[in-house]
Parts: sequence; structure tokens; C-alpha cells
Amino acid sequence: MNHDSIYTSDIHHNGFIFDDKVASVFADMIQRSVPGYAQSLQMVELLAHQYGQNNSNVYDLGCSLGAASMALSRGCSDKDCNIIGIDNSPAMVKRCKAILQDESIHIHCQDILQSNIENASVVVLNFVLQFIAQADRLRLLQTIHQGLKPGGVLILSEKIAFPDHLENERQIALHEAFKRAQGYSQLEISRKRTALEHVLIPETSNAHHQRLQQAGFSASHTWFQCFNFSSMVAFK
Ligand code: GEK
Repeated sequence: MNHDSIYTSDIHHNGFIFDDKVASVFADMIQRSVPGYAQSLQMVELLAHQYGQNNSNVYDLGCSLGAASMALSRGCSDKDCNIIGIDNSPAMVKRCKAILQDESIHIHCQDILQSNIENASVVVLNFVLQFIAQADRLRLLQTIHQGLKPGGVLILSEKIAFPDHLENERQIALHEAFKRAQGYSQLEISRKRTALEHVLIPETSNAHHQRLQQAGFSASHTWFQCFNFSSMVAFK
């Protein structure tokens, strides 16, 4: 696995983009940046096993290198499901296809805001909605809701904000302590924070659950949280 040292240099200050440089170190970057990432993938597999339906589509929207697509594929291995991964970064898609070449997972380079979601039993948005413009988030969730079969679920993982300022600052400090424990320097951490400032927009857990309800989901709950990273499941 290539080691992420992108922010040891200061040439990436003008906003974070999912280019080849990021794609080449992404597996290392996400596991050292998102507390609980590996465990959340294990549970995506379990949720897919629980809610995947025969003769249905299973989507991984914003699939990056296909880690969640593989978890979905493992979870649905005893069912006749069509696994579809979508990402709009050509660099990610190229590497994802190379990684998944032997798997029967279909990977498409596409904007998820333009994607057709149909006959779905499980849809995953694993740390992706946070990169979608806030004005487009409800429409995307409505499209997903419409594309789900009865009994279908959306698994939504996000970096979250806390309504109380002090609590928010504490959670950010804990996340930064996690990153230091993973070997990132304080300079790398603060450079990346600057690069992500207007690119990754977190919202509160409450805002997510309210929007899921507004999009038509009958219920949703948080099944995992580690500091300011959270995973929810929403039921059609
Ligand atoms: C994982 N889910 O390993 N259309 C398609 N893809 C998009 C869009 C869009 N409009 N916007 C962003 N992306 C993965 C991790 S990373 C999370 C997901 C992170 C893609 C973007 O190209 C990138 O690959 C991914 O969403 C976000 O479980 O970097 O924190």
C-alpha cells in the first residue's frame, strides 16, 4: 500500500481534489484519517447480508477504490445481486477497475447526481454526501429513495458536526489526536484541514436524520460513531 505523504509538502493548498496523486495513496489515506473505517466496512458487509435481496442492484456511490463495493459483494455472496460502483474521479475509477479486475463488480465513471438508481436493495454512500453541494443533497437522497425496492436500505457514513461549539471542538481535537497516532504530523493535519475547508462540509447527525425523513425514508438510526465520524442506516 502506498504511504500518504501528500501534505508533507505545501503544494496542495488550493483545495482538495481526487486526482491521481490522491488515488495512488487513497487506501492508506482513508484508513489513517477516518477513525473506525475498517470496522464500518465490516458492518457494511453485515448490513448487505441482512438487507440484500435476490435479483436486485446494490450500489456503492462514490466508490473510490472499491473497498465498500467489495464489502457489499462479500455480504451478498449468497444472493443474486448486481454490484455497481460509481465515482466521478477518472483517477479513482482507473485504479478501482485495476484492483477489482477479477470481481464481478461493475464500476462506472459518472457523477452520482446524474446516476440512475433502480431496483436497488442496498445503497451505500460511504463518506461521500459530505462532498456533495448542500443544495443537491436532498435531491440525491430522494433519487436513492425512489430507486430502492420495498425493504431496501441506504447506508450513509459521514464526518459529522456537533451543534454545541465546545463539543464540536473537542471532537475535532480527538480526530486530530487519532491522526497524530496514525503518524501524521501537526503540519500535515493542518494543511489538509485547510485544503478540505470548502470541499468537505459536515452537518449534524440531526440534520442528516431530518433530511433522510424528508427524502421519504420511513426510519433511520445511527449504528456506529467514532468521534466525529458516524454511520447511519435508513429504511425505505
Ligand atoms: C470508501 N466510499 O472507501 N459523483 C461521483 N463520485 C463523487 C462525487 C460525485 N458527484 N463527489 C465525490 N465523489 C469510499 C470513500 S471518498 C471519501 C469515498 C473521502 C467521490 C470522490 O471522487 C471520491 O472518490 C469519493 O467520492 C469520496 O468507502 O475521501 O473522505
